[in-house]
Amino acid sequence: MPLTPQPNLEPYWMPFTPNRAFKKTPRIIHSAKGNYYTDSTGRQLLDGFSGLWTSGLGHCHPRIVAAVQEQVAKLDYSMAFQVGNDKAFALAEKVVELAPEGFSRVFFTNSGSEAVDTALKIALAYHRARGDGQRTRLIGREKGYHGVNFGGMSVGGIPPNRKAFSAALLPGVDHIRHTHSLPDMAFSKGQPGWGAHLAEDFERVVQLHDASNIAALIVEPVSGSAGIIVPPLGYLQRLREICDKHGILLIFDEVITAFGRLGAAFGADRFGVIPDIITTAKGLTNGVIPMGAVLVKESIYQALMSGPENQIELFHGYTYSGHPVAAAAGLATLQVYEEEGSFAQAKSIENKFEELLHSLKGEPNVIDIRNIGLMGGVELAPRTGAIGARGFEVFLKAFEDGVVIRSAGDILQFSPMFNSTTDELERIVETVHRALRKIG
Ligand code: PXG
Repeated sequence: MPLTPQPNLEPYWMPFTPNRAFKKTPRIIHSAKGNYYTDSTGRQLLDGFSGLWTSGLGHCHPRIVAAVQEQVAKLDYSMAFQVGNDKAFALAEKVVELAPEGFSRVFFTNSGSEAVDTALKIALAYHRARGDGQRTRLIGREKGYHGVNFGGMSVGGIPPNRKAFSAALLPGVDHIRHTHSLPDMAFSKGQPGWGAHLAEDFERVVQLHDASNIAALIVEPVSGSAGIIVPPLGYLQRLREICDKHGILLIFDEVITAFGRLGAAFGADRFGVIPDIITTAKGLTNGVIPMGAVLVKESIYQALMSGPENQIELFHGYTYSGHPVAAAAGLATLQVYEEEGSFAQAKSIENKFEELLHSLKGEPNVIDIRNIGLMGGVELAPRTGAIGARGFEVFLKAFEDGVVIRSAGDILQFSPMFNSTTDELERIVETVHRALRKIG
């Protein structure tokens, strides 16, 4: 007996999903609790992807649910411009407390994509406010994912996300090369030892355009969507040095890596490299209410606080920036991270996760395994003439067997909950062992 009657599937145009195929064999989630989903047929599924990198604390965490319920009944919404709400201020203060040293200001958005476009706009406005307005070029990296808005898509480097919109990509954008190389780093555990020299490609791009024209470089500390590409040892440090040498802002897109996924508050902390701007979303509210945040250093904020005091300093913002219900969810989430020691908890299971993930080496078609913190990727050889089919079949088989992972093309992705037990980690990996043997 289904838990709910089958909805009419047609009107909803689903994101990043082959709609026609999905609607023939839908997978509908009915409810969730802790590390498990229940689907519409009443089956329990172990969530090995923490929502979509969002929900490291587990689903429907009682503290966050209570905070949202209380807030929505007390102040559902208030005007975001010229008027503020107490929860947004409190959350900004809490984010700053957690942030690496020097980050003192927070701009709220509703998603990672909006956080990225906000960060790019802040970078341009910063240089202009300092009389350096010719610094307009934005540099991204191949295989980068920075959301789907025009700015983030333009600095992004995943070809299918750009192809159909090519004519409308931002001008003045360039990309440095990605750091992925199977022959040099396959089956690395954690950061590959090979590849720090690839940061010199940034210097090449700087020379080409001249540093005086470049506003910012944006990278994910670990590429997520492209399939868990872990930065080579020393690579991020070198990007930081090149930015410093040329007065270019370094933006870390930490939509995935912030708030515990790497066993630390931020990827910047984990790698010991401090950028100038950090974008976040997902784990900010544990996925409960959509929200993103851009963290900036004091010097960037101050550069923009230069005109007359009664004039708007940054002509940017969203109706829902600092939404009180989202902010309440964020506050509760950050409190739970602190009280439950969630980042240390995530760190404490990463070795077990690494060991189990790498046990997939030797299974049919596995050509690489990559991991850091609680991010894992298993790359499969594509089937001839059917790129992505093998990965998707493994995802489906695992789903049938009661475990949710993600496939992006032929790369299987893993993002377990911070409190996963060894049994749960074993179950996720065992299910994939079986699926790989079955699929062939
Ligand atoms: N930056 C990064 C680094 C992201 O991972 C975004 C920006 C955009 O966030 P919003 O909230 O606008 O979606 C993301 C989103 C995957 C996957 O399969 C990852 C994302 C989205 C969809 C799929 O890894 N991350």
